[in-house]
Formats: sequence, structure tokens, C-alpha cells
Amino acid sequence: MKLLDRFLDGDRIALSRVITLLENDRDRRSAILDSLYPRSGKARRIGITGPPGAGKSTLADRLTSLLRKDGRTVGVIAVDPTSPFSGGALLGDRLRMQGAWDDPEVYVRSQADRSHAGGLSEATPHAMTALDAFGKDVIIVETVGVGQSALDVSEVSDTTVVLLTPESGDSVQAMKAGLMEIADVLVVNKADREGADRFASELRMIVDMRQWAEGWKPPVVLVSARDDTGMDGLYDQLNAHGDFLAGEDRLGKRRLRQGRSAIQRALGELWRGRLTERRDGGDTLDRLSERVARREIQPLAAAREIMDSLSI
Ligand SMILES: Nc1nc2c(ncn2[C@@H]2O[C@H](COP(=O)(O)OP(=O)(O)OP(=O)(O)O)[C@@H](O)[C@H]2O)c(=O)[nH]1
Ligand SMILES: [Mg+2]
Repeated sequence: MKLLDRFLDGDRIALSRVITLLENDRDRRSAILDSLYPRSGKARRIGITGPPGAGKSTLADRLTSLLRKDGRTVGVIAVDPTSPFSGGALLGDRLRMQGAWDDPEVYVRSQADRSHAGGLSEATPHAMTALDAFGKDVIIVETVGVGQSALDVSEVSDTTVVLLTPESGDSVQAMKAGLMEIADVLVVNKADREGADRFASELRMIVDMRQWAEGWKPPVVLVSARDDTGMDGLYDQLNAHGDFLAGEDRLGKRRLRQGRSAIQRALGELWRGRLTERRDGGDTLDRLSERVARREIQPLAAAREIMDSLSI
């Protein structure tokens, strides 16, 4: 509990340690969250997603600078799907997050996505809770892609920024990847590259053709994160979306959805945990996998068998 006192005192080393425990220590995770969760919920959560190399880290860095100029404290989580070890990503992101690196009010963390599915790491929502409880005003989560993974960034964000580039292929591809569905703000990065204007107009046409049920039409913002152009426009749009959420308790509704999906994830985590806790858990899974492969039992029935054996 000493650790938590230091955490609550604003000790960054304690923050790092707490996040590491949340990532790795299944046994202590729940008890730590018991203390942190009631202290969280105040931070604004911004998700940034887009193809590899689109400029997400560079954008997060620029955004962090703007937020700091506004006097807001920032936590950044970068989820790297490509490397099983976060070391490489951390180094890379350190280099790219140059603007923010020396500022004690900015905390940057890299997490490896162990599923390699391009979504969030299982521990990302927990790390967000920690940063939130630590008192960060804004949490930025950067991740590659959505769709294939169990959890995508829009499920943990109040505002989801979808970042595309002129070279990331046509806008139809972005639609296919399901990116349009989750975008609150669409950003075309690398405005310095050829075809950026045309690409942005294409995206605007696509946005205009759709129905936007909630009464928010995602703006398309053209920026060059590298050259730091267009960033004020993006900042304004993020604030506009924040104001939009503040109206008619929309944020409350989003948080309700976030809560629901958090419980569902936790359920999965608990069941998986129970299975690995049991000495014969691995055997049971192995045995049933073989039977499923031999078509002797179908997967749903196998899962039910496991549930029945675990729930006593
Ligand atoms: N020309 C140009 N290059 C940019 C711009 N923004 C970022 N880049 C470059 O694009 C490359 C990738 O940038 P990152 O910020 O690392 O992109 P990312 O999306 O975080 O990459 P991953 O996390 O590896 O998926 C770097 O070489 C950047 O310097 C831009 O506005 N224009
Ligand atoms: Mg990155």
C-alpha cells in the first residue's frame, strides 16, 4: 500500500510501477483497481488510430504540446502490434515524442499488443485507469488499426481520431477497414505530400453521403504533423467534439457503453484466469481442442463444458 501512497502523491516512478503491476500481476490487479477506479473518470480520453506509419506518434506529440500550452497534463499510451517486446517501440516513440519527453507533466508509455491483432493490449484500459486516477487531464491512446481485435480504441475513447494519409490507399479502403464507423474526427496527415487535398475532398464526400445518427458529422482535417501545420484546426475540432459530448449527457451515454464493454472484457479475463489457475486447466483445454479438431464436439459445447467445470 506504500506504493499507492506514493502514487497518490504524484510520484511518477510509482505510476510506472502500478501500470507494470496492472499489466503483469493478475493476482494484484483487481485490488489495485479497487483503489484506483473510484479516483478515475475525470480525464478526457482521446484515441488515435490509423495505418502503420501514418504519423500517429508524431500527431500525439504535437497534440500533447498544444494541450500543455493550454495547461493540461497528458498521459500517452502507444500500443505497438508489431513487436512482441515493447523495447523497440518505446525507443522509437521516445524519439518521436521529443517535444514532450522532458516535461514532468507528460507521461508516455508503450505497451506491446500481445495478440498482434492491431488492437489494444488487454492492459491498456487498466493503464488508462491508472493515468486517470493519477490526475492526468487528457489521456491519448495510439494504436494501429481496428476490426480484427477483440477491443478497439473507440471502446475506450471519448473521442476517436482516425488518421489517414494520401498514400494509405484510397478512402474506400478506410471504409472497408471499418474506420469510418468509429471516427469522431478524420485527419488526413502528411498534407505536405501530393494528393493530400484530393484525398481530403474524397473523404469529405464520403462523410457527406452518410447518415450520422447522433447528430455529429466527423470533420475532415488536413494536417502535417511533421511540419506542425493545421494542428490548431484539429485542436479546435477536438474541443468542438468535447463540447458536443458535454451536451445532452452524451458523454454519460458513451461512458455507459464503455462500462458495458469493460465488464464483458473482464468476464472473459476472469474465465481465462480461472482456467489457467486450475492445475488441469491447460489439459482440459488441450483435450477439448483435440476433440473440437476431430469434430467430436463443437466449440460452443466445449466452452460450455469448461464453464460448467469451472463454476463450482
Ligand atoms: N511527410 C510527412 N511525414 C510525416 C508526417 N508526419 C509523420 N511523418 C513521418 O512518418 C513516419 C512515421 O511517423 P510516426 O509518427 O512514427 O507514425 P505512426 O503512425 O506512429 O507509426 P507506427 O506507430 O509505427 O504505426 C516518420 O518518419 C515521420 O517523420 C507528415 O506530416 N508529413
Ligand atoms: Mg507510433
